Amino acid sequence: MSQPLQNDLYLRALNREETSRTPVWVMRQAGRYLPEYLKVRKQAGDFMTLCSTPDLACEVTLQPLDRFNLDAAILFSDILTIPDAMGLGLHFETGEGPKFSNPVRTRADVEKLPIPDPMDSLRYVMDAVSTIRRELNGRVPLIGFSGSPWTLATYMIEGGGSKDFSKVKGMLFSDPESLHMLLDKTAQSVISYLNAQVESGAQSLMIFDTWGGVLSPENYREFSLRYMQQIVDGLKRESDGRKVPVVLFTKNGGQWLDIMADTGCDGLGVDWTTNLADARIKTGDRVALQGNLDPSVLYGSPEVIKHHVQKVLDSYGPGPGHVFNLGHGIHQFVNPEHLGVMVEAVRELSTR
Ligand code: 1CP
Repeated sequence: MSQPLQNDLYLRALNREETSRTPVWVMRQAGRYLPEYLKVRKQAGDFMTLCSTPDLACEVTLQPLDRFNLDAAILFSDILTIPDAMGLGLHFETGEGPKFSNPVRTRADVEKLPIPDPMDSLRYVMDAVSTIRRELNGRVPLIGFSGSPWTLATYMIEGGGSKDFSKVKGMLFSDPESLHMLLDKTAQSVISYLNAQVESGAQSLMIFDTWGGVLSPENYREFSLRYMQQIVDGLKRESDGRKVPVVLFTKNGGQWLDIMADTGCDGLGVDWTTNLADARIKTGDRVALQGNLDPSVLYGSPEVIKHHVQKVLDSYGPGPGHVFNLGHGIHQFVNPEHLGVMVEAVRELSTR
């Protein structure tokens, strides 16, 4: 039997229900800006060992909650677990980002990719989810997540991070059928992965489309949004008698918030390049909005941080449906105390 939630502000805000204040959590809230994270990471030896050891993944998930008054926990893992389970050989080179030993380059590479069974090759993620859910003991809801098919495909084809996306865009314009086959297989993998996370205890889901914003409007619809739609349609939307809200986040996707809302998701992540008042108009208040403080504001003084928190709250304005967050992940070199200032400012300034 799972514990009843002591703090369900996050789930209520995503359902656009009235809340006593605006809930807050932060993308990458567990990570390198926290000295206690760096310690556990060192103990684990490498990042994938940290992700695949449920007790350690649980420990780092809870670290930011022990320090700050956050209203949600996010599973400590990575979006690249799915391509790794498809056989691409994920590794992290020191000082560099993720790399794949076996990137996808040809039609034959796409055809041989398996759709991973989440209870088999991704079992370690499900074990982390159930461990975290047990240790949270009802404190706050647990967010599960995955990358969008387009964003995962960029890493799978480029073989790691990229600046110009030449290989994935090369495939888009020279062999779109193979890219569609890859995106469809990835979408099917994401659906079973996220549904397994819900069965293991995730209470809300977020899909990170970090690289959708590098596409033209036409290509965004065809190569990114279409596959996020497939995912929204395939997800379990209820668990334990409660709705499991789904949030889509396309970085730099402000111009597409209306068509993203059309997917039937519950919330949209918004980065700082879009004003929340404009985002509400564009989506017709059909979905909740999550965001959107510029992460660099945390380099400012406590006064500057409070001022910008107020501006974000004011830009959303009155009415339910706002989850406070940064517009993208917290930077590595931010002073953790500044995040504390931000969280306390949101609690204080949004109390109704
Ligand atoms: O300790 C380290 O050196 C690893 C740094 C790190 C961390 C802390 C990576 C490698 N991944 C993570 C955790 C992570 N990644 C979480 C944990 C939960 C949280 O606290 O938020 C989440 C949700 C992600 C998701 C993720 N990974 C995204 C989507 C969100 C985003 O930030 O845009 C992406 C694009 C990745 C890929 C990835 N993994 C790691 C790095 C450094 C990158 C970016 C690579 C690049 O494109 O440059």
